[in-house]
Amino acid sequence: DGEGDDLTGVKTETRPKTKRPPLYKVLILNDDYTPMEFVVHVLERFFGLSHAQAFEIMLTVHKKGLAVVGVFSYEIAETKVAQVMDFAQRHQHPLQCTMERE
Ligand code: TYC
Repeated sequence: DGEGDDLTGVKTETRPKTKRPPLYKVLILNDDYTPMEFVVHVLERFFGLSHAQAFEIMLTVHKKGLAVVGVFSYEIAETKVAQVMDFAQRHQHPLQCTMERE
């Protein structure tokens, strides 16, 4: 539990190892062509956001260039990115979605 004892009997404190899995931010990037309503739909559909939340994040991306949509484990983040990229491609929109370690 983080308490050690060396050969001389001196207490040696170490941090208890409570290793959490790394988290990944999923980001949506702005572009000049993807319709705003499409981005809002993507955020509702794949990230479970309300229409109001989705609209707000879409506008942030439009104005600032990108925004974090959510934070997930590696596997979930990877799935979200793949789902968004596939959906955008199928609709022939250049929308970009990426992930980055937090
Ligand atoms: N900039 C786009 C437009 O004016 C809208 C847009 C918003 C595109 C967010 C991508 O991630 C995005 N139609």
